[in-house]
Amino acid sequence: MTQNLQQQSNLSPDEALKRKSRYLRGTILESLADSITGSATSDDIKLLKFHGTYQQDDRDLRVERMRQKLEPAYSFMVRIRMPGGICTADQWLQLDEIAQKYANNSLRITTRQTFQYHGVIKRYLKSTIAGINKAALSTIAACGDVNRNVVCHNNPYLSTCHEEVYDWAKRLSNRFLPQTGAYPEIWLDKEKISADSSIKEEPLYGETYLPRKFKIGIALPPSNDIDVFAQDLGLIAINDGNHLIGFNVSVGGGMGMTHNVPETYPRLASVIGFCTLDQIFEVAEHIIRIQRDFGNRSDRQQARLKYTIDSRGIDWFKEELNQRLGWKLESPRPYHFESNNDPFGWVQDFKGNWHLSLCLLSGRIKDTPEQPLMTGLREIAKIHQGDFRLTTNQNLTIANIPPAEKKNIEALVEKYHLPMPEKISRVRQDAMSCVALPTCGLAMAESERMLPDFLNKLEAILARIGLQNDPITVRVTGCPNGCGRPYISEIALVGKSLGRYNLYLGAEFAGQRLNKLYKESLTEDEIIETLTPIFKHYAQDRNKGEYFGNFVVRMGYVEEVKEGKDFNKKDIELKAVKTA
Ligand code: SRM
Ligand code: SF4
Repeated sequence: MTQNLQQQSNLSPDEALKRKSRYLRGTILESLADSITGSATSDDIKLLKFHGTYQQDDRDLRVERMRQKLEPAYSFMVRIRMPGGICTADQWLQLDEIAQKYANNSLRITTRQTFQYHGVIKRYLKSTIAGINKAALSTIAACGDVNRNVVCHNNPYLSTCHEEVYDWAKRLSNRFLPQTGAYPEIWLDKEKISADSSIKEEPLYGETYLPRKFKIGIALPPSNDIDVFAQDLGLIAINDGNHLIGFNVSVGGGMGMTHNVPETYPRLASVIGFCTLDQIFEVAEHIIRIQRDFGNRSDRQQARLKYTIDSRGIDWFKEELNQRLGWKLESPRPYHFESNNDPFGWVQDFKGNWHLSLCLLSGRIKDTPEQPLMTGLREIAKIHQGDFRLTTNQNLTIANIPPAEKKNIEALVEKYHLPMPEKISRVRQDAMSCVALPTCGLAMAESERMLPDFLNKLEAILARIGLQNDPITVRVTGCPNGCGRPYISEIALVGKSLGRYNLYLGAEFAGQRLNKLYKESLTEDEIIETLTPIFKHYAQDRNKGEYFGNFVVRMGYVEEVKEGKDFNKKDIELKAVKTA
């Protein structure tokens, strides 16, 4: 492996941990067996991520438990790897049962079209992960410094191209899976393969895996539902009208940044060329290898592919890729994106089957007195002959419903008050939020829990101004890590501290331009006050068909951000003046 020598002298502690972990075994078995505490050791907590689980604690209870001199209320978030976001009705029932038995009676659809469980205590962690595997799914590589869940456009049945895109998502996901025997040993009681680090368990990743997480997504124009430019490796499917013929390849997308650290920024992926279907494995593998060999292993804040590319230049990256391939990517083929949102409601495909897309706010599936969503979907799964599809906007399609089954599904949708689009405002349909409090250890502010009320206020204003039917994308996150892809939303609230958010405006409607910081540290009410006159201005002076994000840039509310490095331009200039 041609490791980047310059960085080897100053490796981050995570690199040493990975190396000594014997391919992710660490002392996880011992941590699981320790019944004195609900926690794993700090090293095992990090290694567990590669196995698809994060240790968390209930932040609502932190202070009280500290007062009572109790350890924090530890539990685990468990994330499933489900490329392309499809599960069968039978798998749904099994996953639902796990939620009731071992987690907090809820399933959470993520922004990478899979499920997460929350609140799994250590004693149930193995049963949860084993149960997921019993349902023919897995959690390996759902998290960690490897290629993660491969996402793709959500409607596989609407044409043959959709089916093909899903097939590629699965194949790419399988191709880049970690090979360690640690996972089956720890969770599935499989016989130990080897604890001897001289045996190559990871031909692609090696002992230290990747410097950081790596994400692949496939978009099928004109839909950019997966936000292809937020992926480390984005593939834009190109077809000849009937079938896929290849992909435009984009590299170096990512959202994460840290407040007041201008060297960190979101970046949209750069389109570097086109390759045919038979070339895609080779291209993807070399891109992963370049990141493995050149990614920053001393500073995790600078370790994503976006920084590897920006620190050396996109031309260097292309040259390195061409050299490794021994041939050049073709020029990118034309493509056109229209939006990064989901369509909702009923649609019939070319085979005659029906699909129903429901809008689930923040992807949270649980029963409430007003809406027994979890029960309703369970009842549907019991009779459904097709499958379920999760979207990267945290929504759900009950897919592939044979015509004769449609009226039975409709009856259950009605009975359990499932969220049909006609009952949901346009701004709510397109809104998204990350999990944040009380489980996320990095949250600085509420997100999922504040979204419904915030949308109530927003809906009232939009209706008063007459914009209630206009598509305006709003995304909220509890911190700047960007799990809800806020920086490609026309309006974004990014948590700064409890009850306060930075307000970003001006992304392009289909996720093709970053937004820009407009005002800092606002309360929810201040945000509504700030937005109201801008909405009024938009309602009066927009051009025909002009999206809100484009309007605020044209009117100079925010500057246009042309590339990631410009995102913090003012902060960087200020910092330079201060240090001069
Ligand atoms: Fe994320 C960390 C939740 C999609 C960027 N993300 C976290 C953790 C695990 C917090 C932690 O490290 O302790 C959050 C767990 C919260 C909880 O209680 O469940 C978390 N991320 C999520 C999910 C569940 C948000 C959601 O509401 O759906 C999404 C799970 C996706 C999945 O199924 O794999 C999720 N995270 C994303 C995305 C969006 C995407 O991939 O399309 C991003 C931005 C894209 C990107 O990667 O740049 C994202 N998450 C991050 C980052 C910042 C990474 C960076 O490069 O700076 C962190 C923090 C970190 O890695 O250090 C993070
Ligand atoms: Fe947690 Fe921040 Fe991600 Fe929200 S954006 S889930 S607060 S890490």
